[in-house]
Amino acid sequence: MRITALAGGVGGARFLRGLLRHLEARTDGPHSLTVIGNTGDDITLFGLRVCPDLDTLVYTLGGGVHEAQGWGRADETHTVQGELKAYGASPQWFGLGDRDFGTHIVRSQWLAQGQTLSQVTARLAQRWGLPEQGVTVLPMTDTPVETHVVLEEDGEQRAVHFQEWWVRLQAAVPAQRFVVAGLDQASAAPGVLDALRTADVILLPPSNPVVSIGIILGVPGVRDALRGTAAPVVGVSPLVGGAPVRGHADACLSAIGVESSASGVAGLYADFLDGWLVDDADAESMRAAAASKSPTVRSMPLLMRDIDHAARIAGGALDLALDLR
Ligand code: GDP
Ligand code: FO1
Ligand code: CA
Repeated sequence: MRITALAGGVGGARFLRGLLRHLEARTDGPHSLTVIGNTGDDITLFGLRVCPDLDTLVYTLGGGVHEAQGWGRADETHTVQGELKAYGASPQWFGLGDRDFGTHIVRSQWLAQGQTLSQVTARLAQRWGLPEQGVTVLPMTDTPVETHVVLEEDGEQRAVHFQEWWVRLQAAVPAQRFVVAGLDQASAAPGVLDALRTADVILLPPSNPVVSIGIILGVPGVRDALRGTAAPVVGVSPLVGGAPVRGHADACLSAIGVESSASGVAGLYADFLDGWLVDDADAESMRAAAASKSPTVRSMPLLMRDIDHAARIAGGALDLALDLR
């Protein structure tokens, strides 16, 4: 079975790690997983290209992630960051560990040599053993794009990089809107549209619907490929009881005028979504909001407490997709 998924960072990566665990136990193999990762979070810091969501996917699926944090490397140290601080180098609000720096250095070197982000990501994934697991991680585009957040302070508008809004400001300053610099000129990376057109099943993990999945959907051709594919498209709600499990998805939804609810998020995918897995706590409100062009809804506990829980949730999403084929 060829599975294609769209994913942001922590929520997407934990779900997909559960999916791999679930697939190991299935007898109807072989299976392959192609992940289309969000690159709107990418940022250049200290001259290095940092791709937080791609790295979170690769570290998590490769067994190198900082488990409690959900991003960055396990067994991390921060010597380089201390040295940068001693020089007064900025920014200091973004935490980069020494092992993680290794990734950004080698990625920046390979990009400077003329390799595409797709090629570089494939080389990083190789080191983490992803091909052996049947996993391909594709950046959504090889064109550098960056999500910026428009803020309004004292009647004046200014834009900051998404990471500055999310990490430094903790999304506490209301976003007026999101602008993805470079996205309209971007094209889908090699293999992205094919992976959507030729998949047997397409899954949307519980990633941020606005600044992770929403950004990928903005890559020219991606939304049309999802509408046109023969594969069932099944999503997993990132909200439990109407609230994000971690992060500031509610602040992102309110910025685009969408209610923070499982049905509000499903509405963003209404033109291509066939199945929607929600938490038991959201099943009732989902039924009440059911519109004419609604996906098939199922509910189960959606908290990914550990890999086993994530595997059960991924199995639930896959079963729903297979029932819709
Ligand atoms: P990010 O790039 O690191 O923010 O990660 P994603 O965009 O992939 O996922 C973020 C979303 O994952 C947030 O909106 C969370 O609500 C959601 N999330 C995190 N943990 C869980 C969980 O255990 N269950 C569900 N259903 N959603 C989760
Ligand atoms: N998230 C934080 O909240 N604070 C950080 O200092 C931080 C550093 C960081 C470094 C590398 C990396 O790959 C991810 C990092 N993240 C950090 C996570 C990440 O940038 C964001 O939380 C997500 O992209 C939000 O979507
Ligand atoms: Ca992210």
